[in-house]
Amino acid sequence: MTKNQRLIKWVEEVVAQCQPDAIHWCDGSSQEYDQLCRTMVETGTFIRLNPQKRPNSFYCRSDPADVARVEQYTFICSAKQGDAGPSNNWADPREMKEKLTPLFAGAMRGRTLYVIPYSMGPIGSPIARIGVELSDSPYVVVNMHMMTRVGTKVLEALGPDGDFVKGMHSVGVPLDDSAADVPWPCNAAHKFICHFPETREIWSFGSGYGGNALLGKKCHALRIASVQARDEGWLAEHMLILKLTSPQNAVKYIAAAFPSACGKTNLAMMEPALAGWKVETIGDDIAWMKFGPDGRLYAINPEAGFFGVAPGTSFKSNPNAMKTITQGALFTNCALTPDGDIWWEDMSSPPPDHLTDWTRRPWNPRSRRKAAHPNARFTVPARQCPVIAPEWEDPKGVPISAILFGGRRAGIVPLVNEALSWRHGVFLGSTMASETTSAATGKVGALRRDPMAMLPFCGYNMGDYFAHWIKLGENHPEPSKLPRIFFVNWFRKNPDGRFLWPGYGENSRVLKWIFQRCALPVADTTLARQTAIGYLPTLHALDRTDLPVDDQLMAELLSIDVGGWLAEIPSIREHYAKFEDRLPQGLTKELESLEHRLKSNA
Ligand code: O2Y
Ligand code: MN
Repeated sequence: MTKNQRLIKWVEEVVAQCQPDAIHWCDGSSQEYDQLCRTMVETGTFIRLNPQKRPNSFYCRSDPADVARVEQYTFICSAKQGDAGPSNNWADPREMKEKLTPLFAGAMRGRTLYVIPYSMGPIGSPIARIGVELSDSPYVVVNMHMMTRVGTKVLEALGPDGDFVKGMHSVGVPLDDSAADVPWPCNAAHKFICHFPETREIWSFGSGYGGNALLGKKCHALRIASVQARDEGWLAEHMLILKLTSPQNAVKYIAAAFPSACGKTNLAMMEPALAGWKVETIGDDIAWMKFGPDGRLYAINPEAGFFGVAPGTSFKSNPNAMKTITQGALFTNCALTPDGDIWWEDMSSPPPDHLTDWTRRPWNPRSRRKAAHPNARFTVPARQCPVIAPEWEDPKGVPISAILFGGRRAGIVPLVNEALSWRHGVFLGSTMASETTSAATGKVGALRRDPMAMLPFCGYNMGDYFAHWIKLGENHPEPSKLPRIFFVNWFRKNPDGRFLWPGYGENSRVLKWIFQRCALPVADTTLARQTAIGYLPTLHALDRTDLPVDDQLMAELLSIDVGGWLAEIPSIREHYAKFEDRLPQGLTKELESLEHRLKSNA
């Protein structure tokens, strides 16, 4: 299927090492997809959902020991430890390969090795990149079919000399003659998700789940691509991209970074509460952004599908996601209804009387456990989304007017705030934090810093990453063409613990303000006032038509808690100290200036 000698030789080497029984070069066709799904139904990995309820859809349960990304087993194997930085697990590349080579030896015996050529981004786009994943998991192939562009057309674009990211993946369970296969093979005792940034390689062993195994997503499109982006002067970011259209039909594109599970998919597919405004989706998780010849920052969504968190998704929280998954979708670790459909927590109320839960046990509303795993997922092609923007696959990307950072903060951080400058915006992104919501991740309410939502996904030292961001702005010949940077917080609470802001479609009111600000010079005071922390909306600047938010509440949402901000400075200093001499001076200066501004305002 290819004349690319580098690819052919590498496949031969991996075949010799992993010893699969068969090799299948994926062509990306619908026949291939259907055949793999049929086979997985026969082997018990998939259940076909009731075609009357959920046509062309499948249900899958993983091993309970393989349910999420495993950050503790995820490594950046750069030649120098300092290049991985304090936020990554590091291993010496030679030592890691010596450790993994015996694990991969014979690991695919009894299985088929699938060669999955994929494109991150529309094939042929100057921003897109090619990868090839070699995997022994048909579940991975089916997911990659939806999440990326796969097959013959990718090999054609690769050509005989094209370069690609090499991803080797095994579930780590060879099938010897005696042993029968299981529906979800994985190797719970040996999981390694390893990235070799200098050689643009990924070696993933032991897990078949999500970001550990669908190598195009977090491993390639974020960890490896962030390194390529640093080297080549662009940005690979953990951001949704949305298209916002005003009642006058003016369009602006917005990219936004929030930590995992902070509602990115919901915002990307939002139904605005404000009459006449329209939100359409370009992407819900990853943005690759490059400056165009006109000096503007152009973004593509490198993915072709959504791998969305199922629990909490409902017609209230995200009607467009619910419409996207009415057919042609795959559901992993959800619960199964007696009539062959799926269910998860908060999908509907009251819950069904009887279910089979994700652990295959009978469940009813009195059961004291969740019916779906909290990280249960739907996989679905993006083209099925009713609000996908027609230009979502435009090879040149869409010009970004605004970049949003955000977190889940009960106090201090106002509803929306515009950065004073590009460098101040980088400061805001670099100090991003969320309060933990679950006892499993630490103390409830504890502050977890997640700069630019990239903490688990930056493939190099985050100090250098901040410097890269600053440099892109400072080197720009026409700073007025840079996207404007904002910080949003939908999650501010009153002292009784109640959310102050209604959220969901009402967030369109904040988007409208951002849209209007982008059309005005930064220092304009029509809609904003300059404060110690940035440009905040004036009391009446946010459109509150038909919204029961009075002036007092609005003022609270936009208030600046000077004491709270000052108390936060030592925690930012502590956060920055981790990056030692790799922290750009510009950020230290921004922190000092913030402290100075707060003290002179107090
Ligand atoms: O647990 C996993 O493997 C999925 S993680 C994920 C999936 C889709 C989008 N974002 C994320 C994330 O962790 O940010
Ligand atoms: Mn994500």
